[in-house]
Amino acid sequence: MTLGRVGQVSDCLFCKIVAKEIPAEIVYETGRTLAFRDINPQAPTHALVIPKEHHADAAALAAADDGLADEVLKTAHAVAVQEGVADGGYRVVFNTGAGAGQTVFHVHAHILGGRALTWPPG
Ligand code: D5M
Repeated sequence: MTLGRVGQVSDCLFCKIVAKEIPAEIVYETGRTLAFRDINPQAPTHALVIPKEHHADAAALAAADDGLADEVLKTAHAVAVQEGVADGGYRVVFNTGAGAGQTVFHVHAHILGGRALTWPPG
């Protein structure tokens, strides 16, 4: 991987969204996090919350141990409230590793809501 701006990776799709090199429908932003609509929504509300700083997956984010994981979760809840799905129930999903379906290796929380969500997930 190639390091670009501090905390970013030049060949990472979501780093490019952070850098505004690729467009996204941004729904929420804090100093260290960004939320935007998923390009392939699986529910009426489907947003992704990412740290602006590059971490490959949830394990790497947790290991960063500097409050960033907290900020991602707080942003996830703020998005759910803003989108009007907090009261009805919503799901926060971190696919972690290719075996779990992770395809973009910049950690992201899926925020899913606005429909009945079955358990277990597929
Ligand atoms: O989820 C990766 C998610 O990223 C998947 O639901 C599609 C979404 N995606 C991919 N490219 C884009 C762009 N350009 N904008 C918005 N959303 C995007 P995973 O958990 O890694 O399978």
